Amino acid sequence: AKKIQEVAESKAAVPAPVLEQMPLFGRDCLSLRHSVADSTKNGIIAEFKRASPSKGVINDHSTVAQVVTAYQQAGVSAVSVLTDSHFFKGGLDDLVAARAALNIPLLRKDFTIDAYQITEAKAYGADIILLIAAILSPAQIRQLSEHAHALGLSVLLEVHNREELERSMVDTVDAVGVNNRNLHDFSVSLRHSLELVDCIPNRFIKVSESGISDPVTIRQLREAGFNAFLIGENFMKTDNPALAIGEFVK
Ligand code: IGP
Repeated sequence: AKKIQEVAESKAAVPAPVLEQMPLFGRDCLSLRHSVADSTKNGIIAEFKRASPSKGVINDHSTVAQVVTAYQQAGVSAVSVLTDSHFFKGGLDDLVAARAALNIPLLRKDFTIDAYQITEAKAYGADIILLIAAILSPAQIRQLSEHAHALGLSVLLEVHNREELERSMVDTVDAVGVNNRNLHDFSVSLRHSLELVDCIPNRFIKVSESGISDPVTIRQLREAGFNAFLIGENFMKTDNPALAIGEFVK
């Protein structure tokens, strides 16, 4: 009986971190808008992604610090880090490791459904959060984006089709991303980006997401009106993502 008491007390002695008191919470966020407008950068938002529901394990040998350092050296505009553990084998420790290695904007890539996750993103070093239209009501998108802005974070709103775009676009987001991957059947088509780009007002940063695997596609998307390009798997699936991005931007 005494032992179990001791064990219980040892748990109670470790309080949950108060997000607002964590060291990174007080930092000034880097602006996605400024970084995308910086013509010395290439518009790529490069993602650190160990695994995905569609591909299983993509890369379990590369470290966050190595990969994101190479991304930054290759001139990317921002870095994305998956923090979902169940489907993507990521975590908040990956976000912190990326933050320590970077001086460009950092996206916490997760399924945000609650304001707490946004406060958490700030406390663990993110500059940008993701809101996915498919899982949020317009009212939630407005509330969550206002909360993010109050903390200085930029907001990327992700849509997949015209209906989501028309229903979800609010002026409290900074960027609109068109996900080329269908989250129901995981099929990928650039057509989604090309068909929706003209429906996104120019005051938003326009991001094409997923399934981008060559520089020619980036040129095509840029000509269509996109400012930024979210790419993960193409780099992560190689033996050496650091080399892969170097080759890609060469
Ligand atoms: C990157 P890809 O095909 O280059 O690895 O895609 C990114 O677009 C993708 O990881 C993504 C994603 C998401 C992951 C886009 N939207 C939402 C999880 C949740």
